[in-house]
Amino acid sequence: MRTQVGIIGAGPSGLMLSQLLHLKGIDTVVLERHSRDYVLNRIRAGVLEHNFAEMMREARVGERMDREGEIHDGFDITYRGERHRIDLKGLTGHGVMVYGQTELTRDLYEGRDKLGGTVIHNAEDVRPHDITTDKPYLTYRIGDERHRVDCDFIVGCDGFHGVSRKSIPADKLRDFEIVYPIGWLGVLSRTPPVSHELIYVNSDRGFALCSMRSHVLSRYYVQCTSEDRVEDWSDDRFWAELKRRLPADAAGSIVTGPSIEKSIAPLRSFVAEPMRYGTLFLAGDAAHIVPPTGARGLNSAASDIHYLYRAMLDHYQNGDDAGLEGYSQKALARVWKGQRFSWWLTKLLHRFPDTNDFEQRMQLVELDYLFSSEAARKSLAENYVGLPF
Ligand code: RFL
Ligand code: PHB
Repeated sequence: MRTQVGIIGAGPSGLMLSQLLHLKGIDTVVLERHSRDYVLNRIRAGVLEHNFAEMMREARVGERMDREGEIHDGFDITYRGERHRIDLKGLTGHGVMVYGQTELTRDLYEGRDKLGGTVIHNAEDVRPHDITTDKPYLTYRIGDERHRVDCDFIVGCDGFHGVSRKSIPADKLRDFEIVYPIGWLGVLSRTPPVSHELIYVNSDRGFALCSMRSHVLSRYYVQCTSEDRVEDWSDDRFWAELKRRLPADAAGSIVTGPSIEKSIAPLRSFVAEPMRYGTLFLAGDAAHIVPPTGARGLNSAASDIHYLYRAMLDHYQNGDDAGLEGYSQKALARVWKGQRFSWWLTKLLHRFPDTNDFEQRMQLVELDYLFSSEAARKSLAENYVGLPF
């Protein structure tokens, strides 16, 4: 098989890139390790910055998001037991779109189906070859049959555990990483959200987050230890712990119910540089990971796709390779800003096992400062709604 752009991974990054390129007549093949059902059943992000929502529309898959997604003009941060609001709209002129990654992935799949895009599922042992030449190719296996896809470029959109980053020689790649000694235990429940906006909670017992997917579907998180297992957390234990961390009004009014999904996400900050090696480009979680606190992960993936898509258009339509040459530097400049924000907000809102009393006071005084200074809130808000591409 031959294509112009071979894409590894059918997460939001891979599907979005293939959809945008297809709309401009550029051929792609997407190779995905898992089944379509598996991909569609992963519960992940919930908050999209306005740039991402705009990209969904540009990709002609934004209709349902505009109908069913909810624009939030602000959110609350709770500390010392009190709720304080960050007025995103008032501070930046923008809100954020609350629309689940699961829904967005479904919309992207439908977009790919409508245009007749090629997404190959259950592709085992996907491997990039000859990436230092201008004739790279991919191989993969389905059952016992091996296949080959020749292409002009390979894009690794295969997430943190994917194969593409590992295909770059170790001495050509520099990793930057923090592994936090905590995790997020998340529960999805068919219950009305406790509040119409998100609540980020800093409490003596650790962080918590009240989020949602719709008026009848809530997503809650509590900070747990790195050693915790999902089996350690019955629904009753989860709800009791969440209530202990919430301010009294929210704890009193929250509606609880059986969990539909329950999982633990580890917290990690990670960047691999550069994001290009020869004819292999990395995008999204394949190149960088953030802790979910600032809702940056999917949004950082979107800016990579924005730069790469435009660079590829310049290559194919105008014979101009400046965008491809500059991709890594340009993408990383924005990625690092997302890293800074996620790292800062994570430090601000969680309890870490090795924090001393001085650092604990610093956290509280930083929160006091935030809610006494419009300049400080504006800085938080402009990062949360998304810095310009
Ligand atoms: P994905 O979504 O991980 O997709 C990668 C795809 O590649 C496939 N794959 C392979 N395919 C072929 N061969 C291989 N060898 C392969 N290895 C892997 C995988 O099966 C998969 O289908 O990466 P992508 O597309 O870059 O998208 C990134 C986002 O998924 C991620 O950044 C966000 O989910 C992060 N995130 C959030 N981001 C936000 O912007 N806002 C949020 O509110 C937000 N909340 C979250 C989050 C992530 C979370 N978890 C579970 C880590 C909340 C949580 C709890
Ligand atoms: C979510 O709804 O899953 C969510 C929302 C905001 C975050 C992280 C996750 O910062």
